[in-house]
Amino acid sequence: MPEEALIVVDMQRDFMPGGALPVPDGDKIIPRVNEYIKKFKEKGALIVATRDWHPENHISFKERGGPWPKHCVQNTPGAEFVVDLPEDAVIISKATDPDKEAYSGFEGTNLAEILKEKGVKKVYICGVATEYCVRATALDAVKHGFEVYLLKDAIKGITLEGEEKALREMKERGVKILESL
Ligand code: VGL
Ligand code: ZN
Repeated sequence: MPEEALIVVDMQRDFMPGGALPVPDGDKIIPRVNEYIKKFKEKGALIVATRDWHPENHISFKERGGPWPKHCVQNTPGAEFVVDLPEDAVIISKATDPDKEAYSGFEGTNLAEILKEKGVKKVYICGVATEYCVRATALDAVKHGFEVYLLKDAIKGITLEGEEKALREMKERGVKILESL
């Protein structure tokens, strides 16, 4: 039973430069994320990848009065992963309900059950965007009772201020920030 899981958050084409909702320099962390996937896989950890997986008419889109341009629409190139995932990675699709936003990989998914079923105690988190889906996923992981580590050299925020605020909040709520691993 793996004691540890690596959760790769939303490393998808639309969140990279040139995509529909780019995280500045989001592509710069791709090599680091790939290294972590390989490293965790080698030590027998469970690899989880969350993806934003919106229907065409999602509530978070500007057309429906939401804050975001249309992004990560199910089965479109923009929703594809940009990192190398092993065949046995657990893929968690979130924010699939047209009328509900979900930044956290735990929200409206069976991620907590999967991790518990597999005996996971510690989760390591990387990906984008720090102040949205990474933050929400990390805080929910704490709430579900996991020991939570953030891989700081493999995350990227939309803004510097947003990222700093999110890091402070995560720290306050018990997330351990690792500069590197
Ligand atoms: C995200 C904004 C909208 C994220 C997803 O993955 O952080 N941000 N949808
Ligand atoms: Zn989204």
